[in-house]
This record gives sequence, structure tokens and C-alpha cells, in this order.
Amino acid sequence: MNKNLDFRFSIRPIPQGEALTFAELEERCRHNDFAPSAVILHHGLVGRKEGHDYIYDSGYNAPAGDGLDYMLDTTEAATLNSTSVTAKESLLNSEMGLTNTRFKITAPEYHGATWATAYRGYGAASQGYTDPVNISDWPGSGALATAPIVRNGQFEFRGNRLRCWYVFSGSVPLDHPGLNGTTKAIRLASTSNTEIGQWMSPANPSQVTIHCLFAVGNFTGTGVKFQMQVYHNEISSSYLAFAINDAGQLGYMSGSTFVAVPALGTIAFSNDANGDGDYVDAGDTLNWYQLRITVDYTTATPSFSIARGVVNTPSDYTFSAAGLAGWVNGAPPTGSKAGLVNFANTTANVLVDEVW
Ligand SMILES: [Ca+2]
Ligand SMILES: [Ca+2]
Repeated sequence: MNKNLDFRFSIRPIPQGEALTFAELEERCRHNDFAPSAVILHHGLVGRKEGHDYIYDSGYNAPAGDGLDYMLDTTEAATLNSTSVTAKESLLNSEMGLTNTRFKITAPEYHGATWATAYRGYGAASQGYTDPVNISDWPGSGALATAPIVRNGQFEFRGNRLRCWYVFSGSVPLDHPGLNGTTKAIRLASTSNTEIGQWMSPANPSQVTIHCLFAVGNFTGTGVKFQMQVYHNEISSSYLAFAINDAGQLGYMSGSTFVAVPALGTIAFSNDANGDGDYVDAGDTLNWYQLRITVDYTTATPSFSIARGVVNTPSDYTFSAAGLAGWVNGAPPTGSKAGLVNFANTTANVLVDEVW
């Protein structure tokens, strides 16, 4: 799978703090959407249009069940025009999934008004309110919250559970009850060999640690059933691949060869006893594991470590192995950077959750 045909090569990088044009924001928003025909656009979009800062309500409302409501009615408009930042935050968070510690507005202004930042609804679907409202005091005044290494790692973004994730091949992963007590996880179905990934934002891309919870369920055939891949070169499709085979052995790929790492032991598979696609019914068996992969590209010979816990236990790394160096499509030169994390199944049901 060639992953260099992605949007990042067609959209210019934006320095932090630089205002975007509205067209740029819309383009980015669309490219971030995993399936444009099936998702809500403009989820909490902050940007500029004609020199003015906006939080933009596209006129698309959220799907039922996620509790979002992007439209402004007159009561909500009154709240957003009030002096209570707490009330504004409460409304914007509950109805748009926005958090003011994650927003910074630069050079705020708004045409013809003394205030700055607008939340604006348009059109017939706007629940009766079409004028912009004043939320200039809503963005947080302190430091921005630290960006996570991946976004929507819980697969629980309201409005689109797969937001920020990109399906490179196969089928759209299905919903599954979350692992470790969360609401949702994804299931890569055994009927489709699927790749789903996301470009990462690590603080130091040459020394990254990434975690997830996973379970491998019912499958057919032999060989490797699940891989978690960390790309250091998407143009040459070069990456490291943590892998699990049909015997439950853990290891990594060296080219097309699976290399078992005995120190990582074997996992127990999950069983969907009633065959309905989930692993939470009476009679089903759910065995999930916490995985941690650390890659260091700064050394003369880049290497990685793998650690994983005992079954159904968070924050446990009983099994681990370090100093590993097997790669697919080329070893990384010193100074490489982790770019993409990707999950792939092969004729196996695989559950993934809590990527961080
Ligand atoms: Ca989750
Ligand atoms: Ca079941």
C-alpha cells in the first residue's frame, strides 16, 4: 500500500499561529474526514474569512446519537452572547465538542463589531438564528493543551467515530464496545483485510512511544493476523511492523518474514461464540492486551522495543523486548522520523482501542 498519495503533499504546512484562509480550512477539514460522503463537515472549525476569525457552523448538523447539535437556536445564541464564559464553554463543548483550552484566536476582529470571534449559523437549518454571536472571550487565555500523538485515539469523537483516521484499504472498521471500559473500539472484520492509520504528531518524531489496546479474535488461515506499523518513510513504504501470527506469537516483520520474539510470549485469542461480530456476549471470550512500542531513530542503528501486558489489564508491561531492528522495505537511516501509525488485519477479526 502506497501511502504517499495522501493530502499532506497537496496542502501547504501552516506555521503555528498563522491564520488560514477559509478555503484552506475547508480543504483541510475535508481531507481530515475519513469518508466525506458519510461524515459531518466542519466540526468546530476555527479560521478566517475575509480577514475575520470564525468558529464555523457549516449548516450540516450532527447525526443522531452523538449528542451534538451544531445549529444555533435563539436561546443558545443568547447564551453565547452572554458574559458567562463558563456558560459558553458548556454549550460549545456539549453541542460542538469544542474545548476552549484547545483554541487560540490570533488577531481577532469582526467586521462592524467591537467584539471578535463569531459563531454563526446559516440557512434554513439554523433553528431560527442566523446572525453571528460574540464568543470573543471564549478561547482559552493560557497555554494550549498539549496535542496528543494521535487524535481520536479512543474512536469516540462525537459526530464521526473515525474522525482523523484514514482507511487505506479494505473496509470501514465496525463499531465494537470499547476495551477497558470505554464506550467504543473499532473492529477490523475478518472478511476484509483492512489498513487504517493516522499521521502522528509526536513531540519528538525521532524518539516516539505509541500505545494501544488490541484483541485478536476469530480468524481463518495461517500466517500473520495482525500488524501495528510505524512508518518512517511513506514514499518508500518503509516501516516497522509489530505482528502476531496464527499461533498467537508476538514479534515483528523483517521484510515479509515474521520474526517471533519469545520474550513477548503468546497471547490468547478472543472468541465470538455466537458469531454476531462482537466479543461481549455471554459465552464470548474477550482477551485484550495493552501494547507499547518505542522507536528510537537517533542512534547509529535505529531500533525499537515492544512491551505488552497480561490479558485484560491496563498499564501493565510484563512482557518486553528491546533493541529490536527488523524493518519492512528498508531500515531507517539515523535521524528518521515516525510519520504514520497503521493497523492491519489479515483474515482475522481485530479490535483496536485507546491509541495514544
Ligand atoms: Ca474507546
Ligand atoms: Ca458475540
